[in-house]
Amino acid sequence: MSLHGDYDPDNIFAKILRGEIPSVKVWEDEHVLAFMDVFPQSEGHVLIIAKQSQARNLLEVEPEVLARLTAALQRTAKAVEQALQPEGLAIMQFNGDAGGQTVFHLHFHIIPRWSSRELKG
Ligand code: DGP
Repeated sequence: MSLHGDYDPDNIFAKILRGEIPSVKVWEDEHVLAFMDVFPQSEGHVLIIAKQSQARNLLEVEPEVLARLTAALQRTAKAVEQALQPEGLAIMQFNGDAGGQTVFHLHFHIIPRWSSRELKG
C-alpha cells in the first residue's frame, strides 16, 4: 500500500473501533482510542488512533485531528511512564508499506524501553 490511495474501512483498526475485533483498551474518549499492541515489542507497548478520521497516514490526517491525537499521545505516554517506570519511551509512526506500515489507519506506537531488555519481535 503506497502513501496515497483509498482508506479501507475493513482495516484491523477500523474493525477494533467498531468492536468487531476485541482489544485491550488503555484509554478512550470520543475522539481517541489507546489499546495494547497484540504483537508487543516490549512490555506495555500501546497503540493510539483517532476515531473519526479516515486518514491512512500522517500525510493525510486533518491538522485538528492530529492535534487531538498527539495531545492524547502525550497523556498516554505519561500514564505508561507512571505505570511501568521505563528508562525510555520510543514513540514510533510509519507511513506506507515501504515505510514499515502494516495497518493503514494512522497510529502512533508508544514503546517503553529498558536498557537491560531486548526488544521483542
Ligand atoms: P505498523 O507497522 O505501524 O502498521 O504497526 C501495526 C501494529 O498493529 C503492529 O505493531 C501489530 C499491531 N496489530 C496488528 N493486528 C492487531 C490486532 O488485531 N490487534 C491489536 N491490538 N494490534 C494489532
